[in-house]
Amino acid sequence: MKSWLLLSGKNKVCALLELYYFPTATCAYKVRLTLAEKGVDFMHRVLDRDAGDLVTPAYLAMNPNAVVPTMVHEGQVIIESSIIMTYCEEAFEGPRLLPDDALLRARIAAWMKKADDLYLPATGAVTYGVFRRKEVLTKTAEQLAVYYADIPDETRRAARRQVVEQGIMAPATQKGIKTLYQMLSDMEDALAEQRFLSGETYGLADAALTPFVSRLEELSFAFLWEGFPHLKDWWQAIKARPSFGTVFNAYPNEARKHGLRTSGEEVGDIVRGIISDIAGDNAGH
Ligand SMILES: N[C@@H](CCC(=O)N[C@@H](CS)C(=O)NCC(=O)O)C(=O)O
Repeated sequence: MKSWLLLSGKNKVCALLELYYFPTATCAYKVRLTLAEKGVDFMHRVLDRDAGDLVTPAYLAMNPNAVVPTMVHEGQVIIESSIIMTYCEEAFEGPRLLPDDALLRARIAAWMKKADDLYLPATGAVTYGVFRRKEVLTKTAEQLAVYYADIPDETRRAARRQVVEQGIMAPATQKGIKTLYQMLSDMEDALAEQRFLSGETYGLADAALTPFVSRLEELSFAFLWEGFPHLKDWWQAIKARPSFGTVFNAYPNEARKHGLRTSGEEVGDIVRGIISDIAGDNAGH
């Protein structure tokens, strides 16, 4: 990629903001939403995951986990989406996305931690277990071996193999659906008390959670929040913000959209079955 030239040698390129991502990456959506909300322009370093752009020596030197996003600001590399989001808030002008109130900040940090620890792996398992596996399974045995070998973390590699091989029946996929349903339920509780997840105004917690709800909608799983009125209002408000269109309509891909929707529809009844136990416990909503 041409952009590697900018990183080589000791002369850092100043006043330059670059974001490395692939267009459908959930964790990159979080950062892109943050930048859009703050009105910060950046250079889009769009990677082709399937062509191996995440495992080149140059990319691994920046992000040894072989994942996106990676930000480079004035030659300094920053990884981990939540850390990047907080950095953007602190480093750039624009609307404030973190309040002054210490308790509210702690609540926002808690949402962001859950996004990293729980919702991202859950969304990955569900996306792969329902949709992406179909693409992965078109690979030859040799290509598949390389594909798995390229996932550096052993736990992540094993989880990926399970959801690709077993689809919606994989324990990890089903656990992912339950985790995301619990996320929706927790969001409903929070949004019954305040307009946004970040308080009375939009902030980092809202940007952090938006991509997970969006993915569920893309998979035609919006029925999961049928009983959550506050979440429904929040979701309408989020989709009406200019940042949403800027980020989610940047790379139109009708084939993928169709694939996500129809793959989700195929397993809709199974998904309803998976959440029926916990949905009963949340019947108060
Ligand atoms: N904790 C990391 C997770 C990054 C991550 O898992 N990124 C995914 C996309 S959302 C990725 O690049 N996956 C590589 C792949 O699918 O091969 C972060 O928040 O930045």
